[in-house]
Amino acid sequence: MKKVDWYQDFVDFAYRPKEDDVVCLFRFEPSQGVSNLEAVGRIASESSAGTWTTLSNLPRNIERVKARSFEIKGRFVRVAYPIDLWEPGNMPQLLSGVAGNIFGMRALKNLRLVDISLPVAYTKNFLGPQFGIDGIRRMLKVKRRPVTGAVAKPKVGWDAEEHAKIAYETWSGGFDLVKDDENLTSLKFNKFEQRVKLCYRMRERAERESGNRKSALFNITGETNQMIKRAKLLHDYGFEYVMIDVVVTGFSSLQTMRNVCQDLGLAIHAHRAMHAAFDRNPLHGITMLFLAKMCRLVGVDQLHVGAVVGKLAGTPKQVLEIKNQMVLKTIKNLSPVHLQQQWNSIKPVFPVSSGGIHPGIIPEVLRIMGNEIVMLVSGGIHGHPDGTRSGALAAMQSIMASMDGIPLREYAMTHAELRAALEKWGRIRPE
Ligand code: CAP
Ligand code: MG
Repeated sequence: MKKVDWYQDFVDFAYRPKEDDVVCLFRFEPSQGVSNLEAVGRIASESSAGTWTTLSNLPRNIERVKARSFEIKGRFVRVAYPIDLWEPGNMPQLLSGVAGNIFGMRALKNLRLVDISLPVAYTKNFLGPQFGIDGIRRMLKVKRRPVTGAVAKPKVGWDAEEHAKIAYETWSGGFDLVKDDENLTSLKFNKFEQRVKLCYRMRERAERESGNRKSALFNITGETNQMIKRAKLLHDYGFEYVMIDVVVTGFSSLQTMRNVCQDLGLAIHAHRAMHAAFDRNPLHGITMLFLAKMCRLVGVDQLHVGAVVGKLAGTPKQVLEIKNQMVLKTIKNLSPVHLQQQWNSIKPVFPVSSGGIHPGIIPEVLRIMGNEIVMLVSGGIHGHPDGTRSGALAAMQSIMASMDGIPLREYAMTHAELRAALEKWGRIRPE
């Protein structure tokens, strides 16, 4: 039969990636009857310059824009993409290629985008985080311990006044941050502007009474122009952050908001609702690691990475990999399932652990994650038998005990709030 496709022209095992190539690591499973070679040829072709059939004419540039699958190890393939394939500073365009059509190809039973290695020639066109870990710590005046925050629970239902009272109780119990939940934006019974105004007053009070810095992560998520308006409002009230649910908004508006936040001097707290729709199946989709790297590049200051022992999926290995990728300057090419990364001047992102954390498991979260995290404890403070403020105190006590290496039971003997929390929850791992 006459050859109709040129997929295998996109496989070259002799190829060595150039310093400014973008390299992707995929896990692939060919469909029945498809060879490895045919499968990896399609991955490189469809994500760069190829199509299903040979063509009668090709551009002069074809060799300069062709991706090449250059190494197969077991189910993993590495693909090198010439830098000229990518528009500088255009994150959606990168995704349309490396995370685009290839996921739907019939010839592939499963395909997972595991990791990406971005050359400095590519990263230099993105801002990265404005504040990073050091900047956030300076802003909040929190030196060594984890930064603490809580979401008002239930997720939605409180009116703005009730919400502000919960914020006040949270801050008064010693927490640094209060956070809106992912599905709380501006609702009929709790309008954004009203919530910000009332929390502003409560924050003044909590700061005056405690002598400590207090801040808030208001969820500005929505249509981009609406987000800009909300960010300006937060700036006018003297708040330090915006919270954006970055998967649902998409990278285009995140990039816009990163620019807006530069002008307003606001930090970005990135929530990641919906990520599990494409990162949970280990055989198909996109890893959270990949998504997290894109977030660091665009420039969020804080990103949810998982809590390991909390209610949401994620193994310690996966979560620590993401955490390292957020905080380190250089990631070495250590294993067959990792790519190297040089972040250069792109600042670190503060990793956020959240989801089902309570005082009884805080020591374990800190043992695994370390102190360089933002820890959100929500149900785990508002469910305290004596209320939110006691819950926040209990969580802070648990952090102090962990940092001083004192067993919780012992610390609880002299700390009533922690004692009550342990009586209710013990060490349960929520599911
Ligand atoms: C946690 C949470 C957060 C998730 C986000 C929730 O509440 O507010 O949205 O933790 O997940 O709605 O479940 P609790 P992740 O503290 O009461 O569990 O950090 O994994 O993105
Ligand atoms: Mg939530």
